[in-house]
Amino acid sequence: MADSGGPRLPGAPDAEERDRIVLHVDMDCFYASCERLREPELRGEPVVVGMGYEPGDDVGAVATASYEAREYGVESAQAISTALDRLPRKVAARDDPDQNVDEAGHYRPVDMDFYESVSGGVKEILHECADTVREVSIDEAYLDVTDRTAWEVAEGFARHVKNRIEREVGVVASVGVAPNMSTAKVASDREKPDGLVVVEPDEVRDFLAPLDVEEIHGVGPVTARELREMGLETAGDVADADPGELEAAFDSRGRELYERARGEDDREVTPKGRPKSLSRESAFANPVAEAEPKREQVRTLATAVADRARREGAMYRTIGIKAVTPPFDVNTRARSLPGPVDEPDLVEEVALDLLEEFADAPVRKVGVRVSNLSFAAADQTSLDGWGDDGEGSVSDDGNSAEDADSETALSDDETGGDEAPSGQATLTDF
Ligand code: DCP
Ligand code: MG
Repeated sequence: MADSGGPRLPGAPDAEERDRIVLHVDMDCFYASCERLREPELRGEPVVVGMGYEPGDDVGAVATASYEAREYGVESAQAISTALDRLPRKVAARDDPDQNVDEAGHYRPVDMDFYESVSGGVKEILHECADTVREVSIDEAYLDVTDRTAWEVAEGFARHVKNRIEREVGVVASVGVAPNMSTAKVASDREKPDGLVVVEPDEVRDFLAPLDVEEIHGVGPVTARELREMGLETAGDVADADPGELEAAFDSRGRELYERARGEDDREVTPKGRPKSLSRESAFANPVAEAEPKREQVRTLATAVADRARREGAMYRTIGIKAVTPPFDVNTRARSLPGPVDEPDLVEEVALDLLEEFADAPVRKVGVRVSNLSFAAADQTSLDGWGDDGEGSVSDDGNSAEDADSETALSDDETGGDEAPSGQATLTDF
């Protein structure tokens, strides 16, 4: 919105503040979507993913439920036993003549390693699409894309990000676009699943006003009840309330509630997450069976990736390739070195060597990746320069700085073809 609160100092860069374009990206029923990647027959079906759940058992809690399962009243954090009361297990329903197989769901245990690998693919795209990415969780991030787009075309930009995730990783994201983080977050939630909501600066107040207080960023059921007891039902009511009264009721949080309800949030999107790998890939117009064009492409990609690594100050210990063969099989191969290096020639040499296996195979797409990264001069400042070499060139596979563990990052590559199921599902969406 144009009115972002109190008066501005003369000469203050208000345009800078107003023009920020923030994307909030949150994957739809993320764990369930990951399960659908490797079991496409689960698409369109009620799927429940249970934490502490073992197949056939009724212990544990619901981590997430697909939107189909949510229609039966299954929701995150619910006991699996409750979920089973509402939505019986498909296999059990098949064996029980009293149960309707159509009214049953698929239950799967949590597999964090797999979800992390899918998340890595999504984050890689996000880092390509924005200069500043703040990873918030396995399935959620904020992007500051102010320098990448403009309000007039922000919807198209957001759709591009959304489409890339769906096409390249095979899972669906909901995206909110707004001039600040809290409004973008509310926007991404607004039309889930498969949502895309753009709130332009002068629309923020009108967008938020009709929403239930519980939809204000940071308001949970307890605060919502207290707000309702104060006669405040909507974000608009809170926005028009006396901030002093809110502060009296909620202490310092009262002011924040007031500001969030008005869409006032001047927090900057600060980067969090560091690349786990750097990769670059390119597709052929038609599958190529001859060796030399593939080698040529891999040489170019190897140079680009090694260049990027050097600019990022990243050393790599693993060098890998990807070769997509018809119909849409994603094959990854990687080789680990005894220690981290920064040697462009070696990237090319190893990549070409790994490509040998596919010398005579028809290949649609090739890629080169370095991973198991270490940053000699790793400090916060090096994060600032991320993703500044233009659109869609080299990808940074982000992982939060706290849990950046390049060993685990690499394990996906090192399993080689094991990655294929996710890739397969991804690419069949073309
Ligand atoms: N999660 C969990 N336990 C919870 C909530 C979430 O284990 N109580 C996990 C499973 C989710 C993932 O975190 O898939 C992401 O959380 P979200 O809140 O974004 O939920 P979903 O992505 O599943 O659904 P939505 O479409 O509402 O975003
Ligand atoms: Mg989500």
